Amino acid sequence: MDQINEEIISFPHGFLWGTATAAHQVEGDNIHSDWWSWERSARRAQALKQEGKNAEDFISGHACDHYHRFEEDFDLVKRGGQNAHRLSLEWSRVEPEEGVWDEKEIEHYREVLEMLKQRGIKTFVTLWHFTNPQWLSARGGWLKGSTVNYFVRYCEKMARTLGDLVDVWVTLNEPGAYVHLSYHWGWWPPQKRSRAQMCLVLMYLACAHRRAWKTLKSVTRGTPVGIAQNVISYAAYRKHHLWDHLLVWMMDVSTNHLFYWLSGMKRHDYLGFNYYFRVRLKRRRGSIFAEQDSVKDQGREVSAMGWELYPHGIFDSLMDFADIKKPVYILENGIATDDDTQRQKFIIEHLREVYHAIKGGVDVRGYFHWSLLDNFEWHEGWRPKFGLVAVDRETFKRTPKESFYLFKKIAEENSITNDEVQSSNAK
Ligand code: IFM
Repeated sequence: MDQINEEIISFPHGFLWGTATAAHQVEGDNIHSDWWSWERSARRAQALKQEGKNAEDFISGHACDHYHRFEEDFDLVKRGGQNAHRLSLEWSRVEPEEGVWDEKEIEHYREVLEMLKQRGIKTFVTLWHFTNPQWLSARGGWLKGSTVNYFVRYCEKMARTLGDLVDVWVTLNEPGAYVHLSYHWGWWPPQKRSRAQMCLVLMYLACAHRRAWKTLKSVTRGTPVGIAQNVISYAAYRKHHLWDHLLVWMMDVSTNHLFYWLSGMKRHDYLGFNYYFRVRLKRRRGSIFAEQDSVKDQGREVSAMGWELYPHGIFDSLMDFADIKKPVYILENGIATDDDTQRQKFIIEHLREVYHAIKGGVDVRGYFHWSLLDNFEWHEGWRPKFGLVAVDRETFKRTPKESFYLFKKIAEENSITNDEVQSSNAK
C-alpha cells in the first residue's frame, strides 16, 4: 500500500470504494425465506395493529425490485465511481427445499456477478445475511447443530457454482446482532427471549463460520474469507464509576470480540467491520446489568434509527484491532436520515476517522457505504432511508441523492479535499 499523503485526506493506492446491499432488503419476492412468512404472520400483524402501524409499511414485497433491475443498479454503481460492490446470496432462493437446488436461481446469481465483473467491479459476496429458508426454520433453525451442516453444504455449492466470480467471501453478516435481535430481545423471527438460546445460536454460528471457511478455502483457494462483524463503540456514562467501566469492557468483549474468539482468528483472512453508532452504558439501579443511556433526550445528534452519531467511534473500533495484523474492510457504514445534508456530513466525518486509523497503522483496504438504495430495513420496514439513491415505492424509479455524487467524487479522486472537510464542518 502507498504512503498516506498528509496534506489532503488521501487514501492508499488501490483502495476499494463501494456500496453494500442484502438480498432480502433489495431483491423482492423472497417467498421461501423465514422473513417472508414472518412478515405475514398473524403474530406480526397483531403486534403492528397494537402499535397502530400500517402492516403494508412492514412487508418487504417487491422490495426495490433489484432482482429484475440489477443491471440498472450496477450501472449506477459504475457511474458512482465505485470499484467494488457487496451483495448477498439468498439461501432460500437457491435451496427452496431441503437438498433441492434451483439451478435457474444459481444461474441468476451468475448473471448478477458477471454483470459486476463486466464493469470492472470487485465482488464481495455474503452467504448469509439474516434470512433462512423456511424449511430450515421449520427444523429449528440455528438452535439446531444440524443447521451448521446444511449451511456448509450450501456454501460448498455456492463456491463450486459461483466461486470463479467472487473476489471476497463474507460467510455471515453480523452474527452478534442477529442473536440479540432474534433470540434475546425477540424482535426478529423466531422471536425467542432466552439468554441461553442466544449463546447456543452464537456457538453454532461460530462453528458454521469455522467450517465454512475450511470448505470455501478448499474449493476457492485464493479467495479471502471472513465475516461482517457489527462493531459498537462503547462509553461509560459516568467517568469515575468503576462499574460503568466494567460494563463497557464486558459489552465490548462480548459483542465486538467474542465471535472471533469462538471461531478462531486463524479462520479470518481479513477483518470486516460494520460500524454505525456509539452506546453509553451505566449500571442499572439495583442490578448488576447495564442500562443504555437515552441519547435522544439529551440533545445529541442521532439518526432516524435513534442511534447516536459518533464518527470517532469508527477510529476507536479500528484501533482496537490494530494489533491483529490483518487486512480490514469497512463492510458497512451509513446513516438512516431524510436529510441528505446530514448524510454527506456523516460520510466525510467517518472517512476522516478511517483515514486517521490508516495513519495509525491499520491496514484498511476498502470502505462500503450502507447502502446503495433506500431499502427494506427489517422490522423497521420502509421508513428509515439509508440509501445514496432514493427508490420510488410505486414505480421503482431510482434517483441519486447529492450524497451519491459526493461519494462518487471521493471514490474517483481517492481522497477528500479540504473544501469538503470545511463544508462538512459548517453543516
Ligand atoms: O440494514 C442493516 C443491515 O442489514 C445490517 N447492518 C445494519 C444495517 C442498518 O440497520
